[in-house]
Amino acid sequence: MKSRAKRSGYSLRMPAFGLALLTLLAACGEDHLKTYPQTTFAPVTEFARQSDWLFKYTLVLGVLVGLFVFGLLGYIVWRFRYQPGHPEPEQVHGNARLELLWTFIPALILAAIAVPTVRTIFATQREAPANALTIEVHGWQWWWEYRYAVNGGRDTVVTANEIHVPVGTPVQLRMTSGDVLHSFWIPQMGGKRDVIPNKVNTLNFTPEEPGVYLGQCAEFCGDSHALMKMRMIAHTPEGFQEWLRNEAGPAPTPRDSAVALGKQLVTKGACAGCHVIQYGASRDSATVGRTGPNLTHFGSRRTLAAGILENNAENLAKWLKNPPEVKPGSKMPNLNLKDEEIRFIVAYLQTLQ
Ligand code: HEC
Ligand SMILES: [Cu+2]
Repeated sequence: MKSRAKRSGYSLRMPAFGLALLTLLAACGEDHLKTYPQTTFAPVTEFARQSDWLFKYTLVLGVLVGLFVFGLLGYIVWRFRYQPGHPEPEQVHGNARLELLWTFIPALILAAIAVPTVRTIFATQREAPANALTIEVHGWQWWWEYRYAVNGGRDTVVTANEIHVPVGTPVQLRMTSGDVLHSFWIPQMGGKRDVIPNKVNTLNFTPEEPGVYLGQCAEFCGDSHALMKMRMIAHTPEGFQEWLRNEAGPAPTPRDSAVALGKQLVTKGACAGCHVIQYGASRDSATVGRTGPNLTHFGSRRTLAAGILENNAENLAKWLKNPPEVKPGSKMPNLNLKDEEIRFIVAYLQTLQ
């Protein structure tokens, strides 16, 4: 009959499924960070560690419950299967003891999940401690802006796309958007938060391991949503202070003529309408040029255009030649720069360490 043929089909499908599952699990080995750099399974902050633990705990509990229920179901189906000549098995409908048991056990399981879940929610959504480092995060189509208060709050360091944090210090992100909805997500850092115009959302965490961690916008925000990436660079406390000190300083003054020419083109040209490059000692946060990333220390960034290209001369030239070609819809227009101009500008931008 047909059903038999079908059954043998299933018996082949099961091992195939098992094999696929094994392959998938093998992906969880040592190297999975290389293959999947945006994994949630390699926590590097106390926030991420707590939610990771909660996930694994509920997963194990769920697997145990699943094994028990399906095991029991299988056993009962087999044990009480129809056999000719056997009487109907005993009916347990309305058995008070059984009813109580299978109400009580699930309630216990739910409590075992609810208590740590609620505890983790409170632990990870708490107000930031007084000594927290506050970083303002601004989502823009399609890049990220970060602001650090320095010199006792008198000045502001403004940078883009690469967020620098010190390990061991609680960090509080105060996040908002300048245009549409975005979502800030660096999986290894922990939670994800919507970034909403006219509203400030916070995200608190304490980095625990130095390193570079990838993330990206997780809320569809237009053409280049998928190209709105970021990196979190977690430093040792000394390394962080060194970075911040350098960022707080003015842009370096050109030393050779090509670089000086590049500076002319940038600071006297259209670029200055959208980009700030600070030379003065005071770093006023309300300077003009708010449309694009602050370029004062652009040369020290690893990537450009929100993490999509490595920051080197070749890519920089490609970007300046035609930004919307690199990043569809880019708010930086094609400025029809001549190749020669691009050469000078690249030379200049690279000195902005
Ligand atoms: C109309 C505004 C506008 C003008 C004019 C403009 N830019 Fe931009 N620029 C932007 C925006 C917006 C971005 C962010 C693009 C993105 O990543 O989505 C950007 C990005 C960049 C970046 C990459 C920054 C980073 O950290 O990733 C560089 C470098 C840059 N611009 C240089 C220039 C130069 C040089 C000029 C002048 C020749 C110029 N821009 C003119 C708006 C502008
Ligand atoms: Cu976005």
